[in-house]
Amino acid sequence: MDLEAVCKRSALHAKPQGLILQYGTAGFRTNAQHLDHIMFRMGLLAVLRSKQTRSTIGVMVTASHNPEEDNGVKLVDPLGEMLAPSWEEHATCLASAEEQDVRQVLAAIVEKEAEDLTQTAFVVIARDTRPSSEKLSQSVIDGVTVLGGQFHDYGLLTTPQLHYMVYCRNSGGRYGQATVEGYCQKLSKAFVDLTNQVSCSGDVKRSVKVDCANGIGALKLREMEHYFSRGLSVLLFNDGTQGRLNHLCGADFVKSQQKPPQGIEMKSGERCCSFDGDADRIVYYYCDADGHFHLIDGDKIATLISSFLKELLLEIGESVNLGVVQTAYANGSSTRYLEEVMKVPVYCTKTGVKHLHHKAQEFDIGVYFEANGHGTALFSEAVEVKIKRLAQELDDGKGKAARTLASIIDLFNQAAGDAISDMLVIEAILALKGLTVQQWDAIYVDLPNRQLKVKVADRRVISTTDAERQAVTPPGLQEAINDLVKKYTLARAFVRPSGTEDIVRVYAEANSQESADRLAYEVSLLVF
Ligand code: NG1
Ligand code: ZN
Repeated sequence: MDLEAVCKRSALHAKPQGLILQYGTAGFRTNAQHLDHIMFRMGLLAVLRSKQTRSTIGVMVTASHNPEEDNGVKLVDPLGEMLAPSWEEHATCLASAEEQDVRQVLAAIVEKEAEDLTQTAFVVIARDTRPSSEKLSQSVIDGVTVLGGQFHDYGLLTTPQLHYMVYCRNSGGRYGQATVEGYCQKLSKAFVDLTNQVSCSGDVKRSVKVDCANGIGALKLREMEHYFSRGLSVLLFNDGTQGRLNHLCGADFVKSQQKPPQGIEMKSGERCCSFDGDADRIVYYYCDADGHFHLIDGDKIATLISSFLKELLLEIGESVNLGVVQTAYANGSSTRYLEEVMKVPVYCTKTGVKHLHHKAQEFDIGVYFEANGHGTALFSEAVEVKIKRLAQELDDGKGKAARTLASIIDLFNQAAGDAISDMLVIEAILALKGLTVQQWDAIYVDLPNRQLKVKVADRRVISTTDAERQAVTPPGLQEAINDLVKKYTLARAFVRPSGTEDIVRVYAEANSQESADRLAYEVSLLVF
């Protein structure tokens, strides 16, 4: 490792003195102007991680649903997963080092991780459509090459597409071909196989309206739609030709504001969905005949998917361990429905998809979704092999169910939550089951809820346990929350420090919107 050359090049990507950024729940994120040094250094770190794991590592330049002037970066581990926690610490140390300390921090990482520097390194890079992304991804490449790493720049990809590429490259082709065409073909073939089962009934062609948040999702859906257009037509809105990224549109806006995005025309009963800026989240919605807006969030998506999978497993006659993973933000009605009506085990993890993903890996089939629409389903290798074998061997009703399940397995992006893949899964399930969006929505009724952000002097004074549902510090806070909750019916409330913003989040739900609003407000006064 030529540290001299690294330091010289690092000076061209100098860190603003005193700027300290943390590798948070979704990597580094802030105003794009402050990120050049971070990008260069994450290029360096990706090379070290690649040498250590002897695998391809991914670097994604995006700030997801943040405003257009922000940007961010995160590393993707060998199986397409989020970076391991010990390396998040290395990332924070390296990003925070003043210019003269970079050499020392790199050497410390090499020593701590017992790196064999003679190993080759390979890094794949992609970016979203932000104006700042192209230049910032060049800085990543600069970091990769100065440490002698090889790289492939995919250019514009959705975040989950990059996760998919990393997974493909490290699974020796077992998972799929690591190209955009490979991705499109794998998903489309599975989707067309599924929808071919229904289209023979002479139905009019299905269509869905998609709000692309003025982001990368529009480009990638356009690139892909001709592969599956026989089964589904997608009508794109907020495709980036006019509006600003994530501005008054996109999954995060729709979920948090509980209203339709700007720039989409909705007729009563029409199925609509919104992606976020890097197309790893999706929520559905529709307007009823009275013009009322109905949101179908990640919890209802998880319920639709897990009930469909459970039905298929019953038909096939296989007893398989299926579990659903949620966070504390999951609507209480969804948890109750899954546990009591569907008899599916439900687990709660801390916020952040890496926690849900790891928990879901413990099951033969693990379905995980955050309420905000980020999620997917994971299938153990044993289950996948077995189902695909049964799909070939059996030719009765069981065989048909096995073939449906085999296609569904291929349709999921098992590396990461993926708005395009999830949309195709949902569209296929609705078509196969003949469900309208209203029927899907009616599976259960969401408990009214309210989320608030509270600005405090130091959000770290709040620490939590029990998957963030109970506050441990400051002393007395949890007891005070419990006392408030007791005053309401079907109520629940919790507080936690955000991992992505300098705020504390308050969540409350209760049997009426007024009660949920009041409870959230009362809890926020305890935090303030
Ligand atoms: P924080 O800021 O830690 O609440 C938010 C979302 C997470 C996750 C991350 C990463 C909520 C309540 N929180 O985390 O679910 O998506 O951003 O993007 O939606
Ligand atoms: Zn995102």
